[in-house]
Amino acid sequence: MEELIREAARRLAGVHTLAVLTGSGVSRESGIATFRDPEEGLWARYDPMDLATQEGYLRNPTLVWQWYEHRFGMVEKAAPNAGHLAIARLETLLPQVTVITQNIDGLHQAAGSTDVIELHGSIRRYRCLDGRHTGFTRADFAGQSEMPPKCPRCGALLRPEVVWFGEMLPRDALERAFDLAESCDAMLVAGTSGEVQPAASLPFYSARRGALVIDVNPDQDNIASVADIYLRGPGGSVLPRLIQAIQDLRGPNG
Ligand code: BV8
Repeated sequence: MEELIREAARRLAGVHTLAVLTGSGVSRESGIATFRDPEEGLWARYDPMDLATQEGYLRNPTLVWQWYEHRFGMVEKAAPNAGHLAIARLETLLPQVTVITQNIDGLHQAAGSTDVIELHGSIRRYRCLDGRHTGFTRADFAGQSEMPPKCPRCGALLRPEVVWFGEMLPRDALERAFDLAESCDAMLVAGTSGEVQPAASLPFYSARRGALVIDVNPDQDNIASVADIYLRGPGGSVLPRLIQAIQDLRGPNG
């Protein structure tokens, strides 16, 4: 494995534009359950695919709202792990680093990454059901006793400003992500099963153009098949070793 990490570092060290695509696996070591690992306790009996949909929300607003409150609680307690911090450190080693994340937890920004594309939105933002009023924070409904809260502007139900299944991704985020997949010299993929579209197709666009694709995952995923190098292991362990190997190639003056 160390030789593979050194090989990956050698090939990344000369890269100008790096895209880093992440999924829920990179937040696993921050204590946040991944999307497809069966959760412990109460939520184990619900399928996220049923909960992360507008139909699911309309069917049972209180249940879905409580699921997001549960996940918000995990996010509030979570700190960036060594994998997030290593990804943020890449910005000091390579000229252009952009994180494209499927995660809604904001941990890349908390770790210091300065250019983060949130493909699936953020658990910290809320909007009203029909999307007319957006960008609310928890402070905007703090005074409401009834949950789920109502839009302070129009009185419709509020919902997390995340992308549910069957919903379009934010246009600007999607466009930037695909432009980057088409233009980057390399894509480092970490912590995603590669199940969810259209995010999962990004590495395939990069690979098709001959960009370097490196995949980091403790288990087999749908990305390894197009990766030039597959580094098997948890992000919190593999990513710091990869970034240290790049740093070592640069020598003490960086
Ligand atoms: C849309 C936000 C179209 C909410 C999420 C083809 C093209 C387009 C769409 C589709 C298509 N085929 C199917 C679709 C529909 C659907 C889809 O992809 N379904 C899949 C399941 C088959 N896609 C959509 O609905 C998308 N919308 O395309 O709209 C459209 C067109 C016209 C008009 C209207 C609409 C919207 C998709 C977004 C859904 N929202 N999240 C929330 O988070 O609450 S997706 C959800 O899954 C999360 O964002 C999560 O991040 C994401 C992806 O999953 P992963 O991150 O990969 O997580 P997973 O658990 O699967 O894997 C974790 C991995 O980590 C594992 O591999 C594991 O081994 C690894 N791991 C574990 N520990 C570690 C680790 N890795 C590193 N370190 C560790 N320690």
